[in-house]
Formats: sequence, C-alpha cells, structure tokens
Amino acid sequence: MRRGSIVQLIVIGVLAGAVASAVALIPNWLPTSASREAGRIDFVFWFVTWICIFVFSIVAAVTIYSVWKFRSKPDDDSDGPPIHGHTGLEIVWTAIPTLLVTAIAIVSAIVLAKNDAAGANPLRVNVYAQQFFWSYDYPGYGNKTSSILRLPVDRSVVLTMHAKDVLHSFWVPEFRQKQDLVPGLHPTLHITPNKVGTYPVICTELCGLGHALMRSRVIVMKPNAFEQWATKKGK
Ligand SMILES: [Cu+2]
Repeated sequence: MRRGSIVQLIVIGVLAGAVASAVALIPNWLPTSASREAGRIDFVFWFVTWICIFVFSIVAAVTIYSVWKFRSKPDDDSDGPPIHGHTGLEIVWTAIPTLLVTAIAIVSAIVLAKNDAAGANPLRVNVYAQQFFWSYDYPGYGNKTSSILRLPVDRSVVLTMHAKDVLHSFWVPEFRQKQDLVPGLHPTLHITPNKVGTYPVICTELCGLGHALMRSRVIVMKPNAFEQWATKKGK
C-alpha cells in the first residue's frame, strides 16, 4: 500500500470520527442524571459509544475509500478476483473485537455489582402498580402510604415491587434503571437519588388501555424535609 493511500484513509477516518463524535456530543441525548446509579450507567453508555465511534471510523474510512478508488467503469461487468482469506487480517479482526467486548463485559459487570449494593441500612419502600396507577408505602414509617414517591437525597433506597393485576414496569428516566413488576414476584430496585427535584415515574410495560396515562412522580427531597413529611400523619 502506498503511503499516500494510508494518509488518505486516516484523513477519511478522522473526519468520519469527528462527524460521529459531533452527533454523539452536541444534542443532549440523555435526561438529567439524578442518582448515583445513573452516573455509573451513563459511564457504561459513553464507554460503549466511544468504542462504537472508533469502530465506525475505521469501517467508514475503508468503505468510503473503496467506493472512491475502486469504482468500476459503467460498462465493466467482469467479476473481481476471488479472495482466499488472509490469516493475519482474520486474527486482527477477531482479536480486537474480542478485547473490546471483554472490556465492555467487565465494565458492565462492575457497574451492575456496584449498582446492586444497597449497603446496611437502606430506606425500604414498597411500590404497587395496578391498572392504571402507582402507589407507595413506607414500612419504616408505619406503612405510610402515598401516591407520589418521596425520597430523601443521598440515601440508599430499596424499592420492592408489587404488581396487583398484570405486568407493569417501573421507570424514572433520570434514575435510568427499569424494573418489571410481575404478579406473584417481588423484585427489588436499588436507587441512591443524588439530585433534589421532581421526576416522572412512567409505566414502560404495555398494561392495558390506560397504559399511556399510567404516570406518577418521584420527589427527591432534602433529608430533614423527607423526615418531616414521613413522620407526619396522613398523606
Ligand atoms: Cu402499567
């Protein structure tokens, strides 16, 4: 391969990488991150995205270069020369993806394990889903019930899911995680909110005619405001 071709390939690759990076970085793709777990999930998201942009740049460079340099004439109907494989290339294109996929698996496993670690004294909240609304109760506060999920900021929270009728799914985009609610099962979801604010709770499992309207809110509060609310009688 001539040096000129390599320079051209690299230039196309850098341009393709720059365009892909701009598409990744300029629009605000992700909602605000409002929990410690969300921060870690975003890290995995960007880790994978940068790997994808790297692979895309190489593929785009070779594709664009080939279309540009090896274009056949309109009247040329002949076949290209047969290709018999290339051991060196095959080793490289097996080894690099293996390394990248292994790295993604390791990073994901670490994040999953960290996100599941609820610590010794989490706040426990029961989440109830039914057609078509959400409700919550707080076993640590005399089973206080609420139609809005109120949580203290910077404290580990374990939500235990209860589906009263059909499948539902608990999702707060700002917390990133999703958890299905299945009648008869009681999976848990661990969240550590780290940003005071009000965020939507959305059902993301088609659960009937009112599914699209099955919404609630989560209010992340300062710890003393939460204590005040939680120890007050009534809703
Ligand atoms: Cu639902």
